[in-house]
Amino acid sequence: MGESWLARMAAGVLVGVALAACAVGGGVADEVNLVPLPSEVEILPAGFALDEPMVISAPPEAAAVAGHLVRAVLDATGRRPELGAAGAVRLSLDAPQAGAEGYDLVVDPDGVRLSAATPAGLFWGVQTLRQLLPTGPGRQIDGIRVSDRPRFAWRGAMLDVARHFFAVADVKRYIDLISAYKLNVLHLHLSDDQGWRLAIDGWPDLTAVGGSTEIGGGPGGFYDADDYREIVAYARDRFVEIVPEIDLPGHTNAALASYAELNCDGRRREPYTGMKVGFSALCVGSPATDRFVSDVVAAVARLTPGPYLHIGGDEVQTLSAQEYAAFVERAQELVRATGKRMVGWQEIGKAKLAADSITQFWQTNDPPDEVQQAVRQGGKLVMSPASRVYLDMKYDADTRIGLDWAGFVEVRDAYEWDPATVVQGVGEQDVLGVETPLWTETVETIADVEYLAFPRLPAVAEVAWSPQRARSFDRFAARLASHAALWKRWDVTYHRSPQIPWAD
Ligand code: IFG
Repeated sequence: MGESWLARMAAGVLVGVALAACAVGGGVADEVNLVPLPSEVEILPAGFALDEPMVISAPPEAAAVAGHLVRAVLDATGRRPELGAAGAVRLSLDAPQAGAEGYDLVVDPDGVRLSAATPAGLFWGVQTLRQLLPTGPGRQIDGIRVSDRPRFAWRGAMLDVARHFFAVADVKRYIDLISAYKLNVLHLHLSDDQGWRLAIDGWPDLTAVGGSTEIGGGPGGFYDADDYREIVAYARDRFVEIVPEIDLPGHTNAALASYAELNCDGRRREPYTGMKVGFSALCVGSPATDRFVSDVVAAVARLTPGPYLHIGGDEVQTLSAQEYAAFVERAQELVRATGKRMVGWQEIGKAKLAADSITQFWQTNDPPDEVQQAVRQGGKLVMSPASRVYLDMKYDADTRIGLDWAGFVEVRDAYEWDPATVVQGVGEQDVLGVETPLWTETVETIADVEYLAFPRLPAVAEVAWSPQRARSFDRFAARLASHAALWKRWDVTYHRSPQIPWAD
C-alpha cells in the first residue's frame, strides 16, 4: 500500500466530511453564492463553456420556463440562446423525486441538465441558474450539482396597495423580484381605511369614491377586472399565486365612505387619508352589510384562480367579541361557499375556524393567545412576526421611511429566527409557511418598496426555503454580498446594510 493510496484515502475522507458538513450547515454549499441556500450542493471539477451559442431543449410543458431561461441568459451574458431539439442545456420533467417544487441541477462539460417533477420546480431551478450565470460573454458556468427542495409550501410577500396605490407595472416589478428568490405567493392588501383598490360589480362607488384617495391626499387609484387578471396572469407565469385580501370588518373606512348603508347610522363616512388604525368597522349583522360582503367575496373569488381568499380581520376595536366572531364565521362560510380557503390575520383565532382556514401570525407586541387558539382548532399558520419580517419597519433610527412600532429590523433580525419555534405551542407541523408584509403608510414609490425589501426579502426567502440546520447569518451574509452585482444589473434600489460584507 503506497503513500499515494493513503493520500487518496485521506482526500476521500476530507471530501466526505465536506459533503457531510454542507448537509448540516456550512462548508461546500456556502462556497457558492446561492440565495436561498439549496438543500444539497456539490462542487464539480469542471464547468460548461459558453463559447458557442447556447441551445436549450425542453418538453412542451416546460416551454414557458425555457422562455424565462432564454431571457435570463440574455440578461446575464448579452447573448440570446436558441431553443432546439438536442441542446446542451436540457430541461426535463423526469424527476418525480423532486416533489411539487424541487429540482435537480447538474452543470458539467457536457452541459446543463435541469430536471424536476413539475414546471414550477424547473422555474425555481432556473432562478438558481440565474445566480450561477457568468456576466458578460464567452465564459463558463462553473461545475456544480444541486439537489433542492423547499422547507415550506407558502413562501410569500405582501404588498399593501391600499395606503398608497401601486400601478400594475409596479406590482409586476415586485413579482419579478420576489420570484427571483423563490417566493411563490403575493398577498395583495386591496382595501383599507384610506383606499379601496379593486372594482366590484354592482358596487361602483367602492372605487369611484373609495379608490380616489390615499394617505397624504394623493389621487389613489384602483384595478379594474382586466388589470387584476393581468396581475394574476403575470404572477402565475412565474409560479406566484395571488392571494387577494379584502380587510373586513375593520379597516373599512373607504367602503364606509362609499356607501351610507354600510354604516349603522346610515351616514357615509368622510374619506380618511391619515395613518390611524382600528377606528372603523362595518355595521355587522345588517342585511346591507351581509349583501355587501357576499357580493365582494363572490366577485373576488371569481377573479382569483388561486385557492385562497384573505378576509383580513385585524385591529377591530369597535365591535364586541361576539359581534366579531359572528362576522368572521359568516365571512368564512361565504368564502368556503366559493370553494376557496379563508385566510385571516391572527385575530380570527378568537372565532370558530374551519380546519382548512389559515391564520396569519403578525402581532409580536401581544401574547400569542389567538394563534394558539387557531392551532388548537386544527388550523395552519402563515408566520409573519412583525419584529422579524415587517418590511415597513425601519432598518435603524436613520431610515428615511418606515415605522418602528415593532422595533428596528435589520437584515440579521429578518434572518435569525425559526418559524417552527418562534411561537410557543406552534411547531413545524402547524406552519404552512412564511410571509413578509410591506405596509405602505410611508411608502409611495416602487423604489421605496425595493429599498425596504432589499436585503431583507432575500433573508426571509431563505428562512422560508432552506433547511433550518444549514442556516447561519454570517454565511448567508457572505453569500448575499455578491448579489449587489445582480441588483445593480436589475436596477434594484437597496439598503447598503452594514451587516453585509458587500463585494463592491
Ligand atoms: N398593523 C396593521 C396594518 C399596518 C401595520 C403597519 C396588521 C395586520 C400595523 N395590521 O399588521 O394595517 O398599519 O406596520
